[in-house]
Amino acid sequence: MTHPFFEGLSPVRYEGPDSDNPLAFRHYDPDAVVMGKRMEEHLRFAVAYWHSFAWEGGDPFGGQTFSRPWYPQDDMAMARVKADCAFDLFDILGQPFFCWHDADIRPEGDSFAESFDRFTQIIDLFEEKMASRKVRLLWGTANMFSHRRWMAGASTNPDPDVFAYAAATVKMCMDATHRLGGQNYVLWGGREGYETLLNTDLASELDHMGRFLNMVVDYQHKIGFEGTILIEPKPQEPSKHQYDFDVATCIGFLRKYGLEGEVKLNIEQGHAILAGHSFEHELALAAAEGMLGSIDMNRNDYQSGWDTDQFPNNTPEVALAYYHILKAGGFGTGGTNFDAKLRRQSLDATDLVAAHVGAMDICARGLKAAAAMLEDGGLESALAERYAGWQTDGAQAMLESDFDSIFARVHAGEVAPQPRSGRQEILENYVNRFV
Ligand code: 3MF
Ligand code: MG
Repeated sequence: MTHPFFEGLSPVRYEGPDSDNPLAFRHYDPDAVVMGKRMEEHLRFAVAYWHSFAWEGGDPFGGQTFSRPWYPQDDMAMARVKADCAFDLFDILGQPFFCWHDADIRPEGDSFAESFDRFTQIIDLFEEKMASRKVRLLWGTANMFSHRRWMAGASTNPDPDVFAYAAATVKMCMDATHRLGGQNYVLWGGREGYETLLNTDLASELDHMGRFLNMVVDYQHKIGFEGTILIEPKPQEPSKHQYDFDVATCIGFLRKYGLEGEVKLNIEQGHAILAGHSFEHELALAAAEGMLGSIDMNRNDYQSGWDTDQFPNNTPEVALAYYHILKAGGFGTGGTNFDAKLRRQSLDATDLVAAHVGAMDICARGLKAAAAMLEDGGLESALAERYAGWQTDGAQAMLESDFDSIFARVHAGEVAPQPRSGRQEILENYVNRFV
């Protein structure tokens, strides 16, 4: 251990389902083979630097509740302590990846150049720490939503100087991600949207966002970054109307600006809920378009209507998510990032460890259930049966025909629709056997 913060806590081990040790894995066994692949390689867990190390426990009604040895965070020496503690947590959890925003890891400087210098010092430190460990970078990203300069957007800002600042910031973060061997680079447009149309030129803002993302892809090719560029849908919060509303909106946006095939999606459970969808809906839709990249695994409160970013603890939900991920062939460069934070009363270092242990275990249970369902094949055979009519030559020929010929067949009485049960309860009962 580099720092006393996590003193007394040792690396978390798999002890099996009967263990009563609160800080042991009961389902997550990194080496256990599921559908021909180690669990660790399926799930590809990542710890999010922001929620676990930069967030201080505030909510809209009150500020900091946590007390951490790296506070106050506006100091470079503290940024180093924060990195020491973060890597101590990684050593305890043994998860293969982590993620950061620039703003999580370094204090803001008085100028871009100073922020850049501070950021680079921490990236140097990360590189040094990663050299002796197995932990890798799942993705890097730029925080272009917290500082007041971003209040009217980054690439969609009415001020071209902010667009420039955003471009310089993303270049810096892409360079660092590339240098650390990052598997992906993420853009989440928290302020890429608007509060009121009274002051917003929506069409030109969308064009600027499309141009910006094309610049990201051009730069990716220029530096030879082999990871995946991901955008992250969210309907609102902080903006009233966010341009990356949901998976369907993002797909349309990527197509309009010629970025399909270049950019995929980082899909978050909580954002799906805010958009009025289920997580599996968003995953299945992205998979259908070949745009499923990575996930932010958390859970949102179903009543509050905010992005509460809680650690996952619902096996059936998680199982259906992994079902669609496995069905799509699993993660490529993506993974399971815990974009999740403690509750603000969970003050202790142990809480931080326990939250991740529980979340990793729930995901492991979900993965095992998903794999068992896929291997059993019950849902797939029910689907095949339900759509079997489309396998006939007649049905395929109809798709190649036109309205007049279809009309003639229907009019001649050759077609006789027969309503059949959708069997939803039977299928739900089937799923419940596995979760
Ligand atoms: C906000 C989010 C973000 C993104 C992050 C990376 C702070 O609701 O989910 O987390 O995940 O900015 O894109
Ligand atoms: Mg997220």
